[in-house]
Amino acid sequence: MKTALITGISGQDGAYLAKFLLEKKYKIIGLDRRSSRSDSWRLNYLGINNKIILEYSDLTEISSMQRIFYKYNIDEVYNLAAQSFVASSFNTPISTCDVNALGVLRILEIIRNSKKKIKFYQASTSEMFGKVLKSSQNEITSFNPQSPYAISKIFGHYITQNYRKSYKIFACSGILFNHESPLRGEEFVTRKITVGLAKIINKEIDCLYLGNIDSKRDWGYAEDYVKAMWFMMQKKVANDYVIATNQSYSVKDFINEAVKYYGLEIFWKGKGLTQKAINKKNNKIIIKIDPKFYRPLEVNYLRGDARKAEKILKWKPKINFRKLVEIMSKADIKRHLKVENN
Ligand code: NDP
Ligand code: GDR
Repeated sequence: MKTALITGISGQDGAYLAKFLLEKKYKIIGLDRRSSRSDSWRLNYLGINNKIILEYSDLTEISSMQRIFYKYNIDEVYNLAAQSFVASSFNTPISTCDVNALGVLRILEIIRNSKKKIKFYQASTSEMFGKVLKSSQNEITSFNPQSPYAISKIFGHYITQNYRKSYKIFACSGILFNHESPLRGEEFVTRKITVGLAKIINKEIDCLYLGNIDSKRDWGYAEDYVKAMWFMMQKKVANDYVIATNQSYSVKDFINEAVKYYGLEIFWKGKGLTQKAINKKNNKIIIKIDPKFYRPLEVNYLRGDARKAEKILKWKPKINFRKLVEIMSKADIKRHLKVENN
């Protein structure tokens, strides 16, 4: 039985990866940080809360992480913990870098000093490409970061490569493009939309306020993507891989696709900041732009080229954009109707 340590176990990817590795008969140690909210809702949602050993620690504190490595015979580390909300990184750049950049180095130092050969996975991101000059991005595309988050992740990415080359540690990075699911945090735009539309239908709110809806992303399904992490860790030689669907859609495309599942018909008026979505049935505005959701610097367009992963890992996404919107919308409609019935 292999033992995996997953940092960020309480997050979207941590929960799905834990479920996947449990199916592969791994023993799972989840690194969790104390919080005033008891936040195991994702593990509960997947029904795996009592199948995981939770250990309290923090990526900013090397000694408590060291204790976990001493206590368990860890084979594989999946470093998914991060301050992962790009918008927040403009408000908290220092703590973002402490966790997302130095946090990676702290774990790599523990592995470097360990007698045991421990494999390491780093959660890198398409945000590192930032303001792109090419129509699609792969493992050799240069980085042009636009946020403290992206810059912190570039440190994590390069230090992972550096430890791989310097100390022959099996250390790989997955450069994952946006991936979503019913377990996505509600502050991210896809979930904000699917939850927001459910609240509009339920008459909890009249209107949803968003930022730059012309922004385009390569959106995949989180459950597909965590499998790619594991595939990378099973290769003989560590390497870095882009994981993406190779398709790009705007936030507005996501809305246009989602409204169908809520029985809504909308039309758009205006441009840029004056754009609004109007309910055809009653002429009421249901989506408006609020400049407060714009970022000081934006990444306008991303589209991945995951041919390397397809060829070497034999990985391909199963869920496309339309199916993803359907899964997320249906899950939030179900959740909100449940609340109403209670
Ligand atoms: P989430 O925001 O859902 O989860 C992040 C996790 O990190 C949470 O469990 C959080 O704990 C934990 N965490 C934050 N700070 C610390 C800390 N100081 N010490 C220990 N744990 C901490 O992110 P996702 O699951 O979506 O993403 C997983 C990883 O993949 C992240 O590193 C993210 O940057 C990266 N990534 C994500 C992509 C995506 O589209 N989802 C795409 C590319 C990369 P808590 O619950 O207490 O906040
Ligand atoms: P992103 O995801 O920044 O790509 O980072 P997010 O869903 O936050 O934004 C995607 C795009 O939508 C635009 N947008 C809005 N975003 C939010 N959150 N709220 C809004 O109201 C809104 N309106 C428009 C954004 O400006 C942006 O262009 C995610 C995170 O998971 C990172 O951790 C990960 O590394 C990257 O994906 C790949």
